[in-house]
Amino acid sequence: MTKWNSIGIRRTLRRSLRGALAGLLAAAVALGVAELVAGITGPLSSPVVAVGGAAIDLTPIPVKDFAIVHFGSNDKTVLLTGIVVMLAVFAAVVGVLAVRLMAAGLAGLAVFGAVGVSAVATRPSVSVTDVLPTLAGVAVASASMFFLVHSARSDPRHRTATLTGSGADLVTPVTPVTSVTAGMPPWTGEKAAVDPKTGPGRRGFLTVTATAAVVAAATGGAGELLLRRFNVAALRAAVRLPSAAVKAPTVPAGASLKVPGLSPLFTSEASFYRVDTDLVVPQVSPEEWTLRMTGMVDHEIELSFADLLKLPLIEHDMTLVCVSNEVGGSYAGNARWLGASLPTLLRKAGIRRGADQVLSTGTDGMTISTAVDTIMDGRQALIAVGMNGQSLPVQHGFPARMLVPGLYGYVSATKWVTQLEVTTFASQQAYWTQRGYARQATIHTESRIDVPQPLAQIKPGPVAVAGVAWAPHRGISRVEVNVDGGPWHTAKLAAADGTDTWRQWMWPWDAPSGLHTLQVRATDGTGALQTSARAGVFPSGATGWDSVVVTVT
Ligand SMILES: Nc1nc2c(c(=O)[nH]1)N[C@H]1C(S)=C(S)[C@@H](COP(=O)(O)O)O[C@H]1N2
Ligand SMILES: [Mo]
Repeated sequence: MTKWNSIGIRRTLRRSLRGALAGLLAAAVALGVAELVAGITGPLSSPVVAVGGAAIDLTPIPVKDFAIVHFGSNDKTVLLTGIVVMLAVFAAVVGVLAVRLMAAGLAGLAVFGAVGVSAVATRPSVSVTDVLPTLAGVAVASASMFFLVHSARSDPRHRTATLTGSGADLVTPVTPVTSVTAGMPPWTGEKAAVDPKTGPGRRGFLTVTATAAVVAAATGGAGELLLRRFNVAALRAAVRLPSAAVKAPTVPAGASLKVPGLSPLFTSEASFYRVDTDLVVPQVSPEEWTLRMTGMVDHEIELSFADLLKLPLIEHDMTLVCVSNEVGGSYAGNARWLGASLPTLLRKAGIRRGADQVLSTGTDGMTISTAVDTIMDGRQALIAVGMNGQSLPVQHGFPARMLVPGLYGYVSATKWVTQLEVTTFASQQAYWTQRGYARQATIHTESRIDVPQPLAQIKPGPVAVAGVAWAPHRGISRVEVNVDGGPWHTAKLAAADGTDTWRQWMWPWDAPSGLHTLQVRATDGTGALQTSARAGVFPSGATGWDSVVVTVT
């Protein structure tokens, strides 16, 4: 009986392992084929991307904040990895069930397909063809599953077992007696489909799995190649931006302090933060792009990219900040933007009485609401096409994005923007407002210590404590630093490049030995002191004073 058990268990294990492998490969084939078809229908129709996108939209705010804070720009990689791991576990389980009952395997694939199709179908701007990748993937995977499971069921060692196994027919899936003695659930079903003498056996299983792996890799690889033609990098490189009709005022001498480790006045493309809900960066062709102004306007306006470039373009320096930026965080960047005047465009369309909101939409379906009053109050709100002397980088909204100085990105900075609907706050809510974030949010006055870094070990003597402070559209008038809660020392401020940008500051410290806490606070251009009250990023941005602890030895 013991021998019996061990034969049964080993056999069950082997079959389960083969089943798991069969399930994994069927899933790989599904994804490969889906990728291939998505290479024709477009990157957003890929089921993994769609499921990820749906997951982002359904993610509760605390989890989303946790992800942004703890994984930063890697949050999307973490999400995709999570989806693939979950899919793999699901596929393996389905495979294990399928060697017992083929119908279970096919049902598993159907579930997989249903999740994929519903994710794709609920994504913004979908067309009917977008479900094709998922459907094709599931169809081909069903066929693969059939072959994989079929060959996983046959086992060359069954024959040996038959010869030595006390006459018990180990070739049939498992007799109820065996399964009971082996402590395993009774096999639910079908008779052995494979004759041990003619069945594929181990070599057959290897051939079928290898074929499935090749199919998955080849279709996936071909899909990747096809998807490249959706990339707009070449179209972006071909854009010639006209020079500015209104140049930015000359940056004053002394706007940049020379302190190693201090954030530069202008943030390079490589270090400019990126925040959006997109798993794949939207690829928007400037040839197909249009901007439509609709809603409560006297006349609707539609502009092509060429039309936009013919408008007088304004250069403007401004700092963009994300509402998810923690005190001391890095989701803020400063750039020289180039774009058409948004208030001028809205005035051309004619804003009707009673309208108080501009609801802008990106090609990714993101909706962003901005108060009409704020846009029209004289600040330099733009439909921007350039950033730091180049076309907008694709991940920062190419070919065009909205920008309004002084407001957090989620209420002002619509990337890949294609529609401006003039409407009311009462009638329409934007994406983040629906998720509980403040309807309107002015960027809080913030100051950040860039150097020395937290927990730095420094030598006693002169040390440059330095960082940036921002209160976009109000400007910064003063920055102060204290050591260990002592008196506040006024820092040296770099010259201001307007009121919409951050300002560098520096305080020379004669550091004594020991463990010390440095703290910073700013005063904005209106004379208001940055609040010390600690608040989290939800629902309208973090507040509090930044501090770092350093060891001086
Ligand atoms: N289309 C679109 N625009 C968007 C977003 C988005 O998810 N989709 N995110 C907004 C948020 S929350 C911020 S903070 C800024 C970030 O802009 P950046 O990635 O260029 O730094 O873009 C805004 N514009
Ligand atoms: Mo943001």
